[in-house]
Amino acid sequence: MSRIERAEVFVASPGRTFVTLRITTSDGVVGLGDATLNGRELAVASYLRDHLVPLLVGKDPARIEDMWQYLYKGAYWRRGPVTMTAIAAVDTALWDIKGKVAGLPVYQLLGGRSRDGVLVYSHASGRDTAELLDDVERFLALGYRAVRAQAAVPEVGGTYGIRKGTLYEPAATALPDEQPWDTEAYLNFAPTYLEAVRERFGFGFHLLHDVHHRLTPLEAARFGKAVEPCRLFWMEDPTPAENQEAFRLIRQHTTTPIATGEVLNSIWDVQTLITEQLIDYVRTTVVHAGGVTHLRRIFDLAALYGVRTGSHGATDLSPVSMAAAVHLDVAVPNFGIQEYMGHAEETLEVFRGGPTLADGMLHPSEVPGLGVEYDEKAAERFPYQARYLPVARRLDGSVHDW
Ligand code: CS2
Ligand code: MG
Repeated sequence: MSRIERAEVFVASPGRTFVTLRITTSDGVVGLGDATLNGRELAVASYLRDHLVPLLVGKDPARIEDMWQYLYKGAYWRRGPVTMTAIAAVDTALWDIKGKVAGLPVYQLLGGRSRDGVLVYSHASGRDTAELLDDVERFLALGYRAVRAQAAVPEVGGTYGIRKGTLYEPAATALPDEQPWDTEAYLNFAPTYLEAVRERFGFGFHLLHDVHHRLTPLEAARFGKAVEPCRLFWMEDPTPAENQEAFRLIRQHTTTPIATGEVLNSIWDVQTLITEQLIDYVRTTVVHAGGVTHLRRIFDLAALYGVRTGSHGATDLSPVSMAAAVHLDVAVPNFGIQEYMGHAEETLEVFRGGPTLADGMLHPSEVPGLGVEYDEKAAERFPYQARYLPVARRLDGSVHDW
């Protein structure tokens, strides 16, 4: 019988930091898992190296479900982003191995295709409305059928979601950047640029917006109502995601669809949101929510309640995560949309292969497993660099949700 012979953890910063797990079996089959937790990368690297790798060696790589239960229940300490990201990396690597052993792309192991391609949205942004409009135009010209729109609030200066170079990268400084936040200014301004986008480009594409956990339930209800004429595909993370009950109030006041979950890690974190149908899209991901095995479980619960998927896909999700996401997206019946920001050139020098983009849709790779390779030699050219996500402060100096 095949055994896990080796498990190695790589930390490198090709364009940005990624933590990657590579499992090798006694038959020489190699599987990859993403273990990147933006701004807290080394905690997951240590969890894997110091606590999970010693448990993996000698185990049967074919028993994916059993491994998940063993690592989850065996930790005693439940959930949380560090634990769930580490378990995700092992789980994803084992699915990659199973695909290679079977000679099939992972989506075939998940039941095969439910659709021909995976609808994605990308990120348009600007320092003001004019710049945002030009950016939306650029994405539509590239063939995207869904675009997220964010513009910096003029009087306040900075905000989340605004691209500086070619790719949006919020974790950009050696210590956390402190950014100002003013809720009233945002509430006054954001609906105006979303309206401007619809006015200029019409309704023939999906328009999305990320609130990034900044509002109270009542403010979010007010915002949702204000943007109803824009017919958003969704408003994302209207309030801090950990209070599931908060979404009841938002839900009662607006028909703007709601998405949340990128910072949540388990089925229990989204249980109320899904079973009470408080959201329309669940944004949990392969990498932060326990791997393909656990995300599939979340998606199946969501399907029972008419909630669709809309997984996080920012640049801090490595090409391994994106590949796994697209295999799931193409297979599950209740797929909604997939975020896709793309990756820096340096990232793609290290991670080779993966899904392909055509006409605003992603298509999974057809090679056995996930279809991504890790070039260890290339990664050595990009040593680890510590980078933190920013912190938001209100105008009175107190800390706000970033
Ligand atoms: C954002 C992310 O993509 C999104 O919806 O919320 O850019 C998020 O800020 C980063 O992934 C944080 O690591
Ligand atoms: Mg978001």
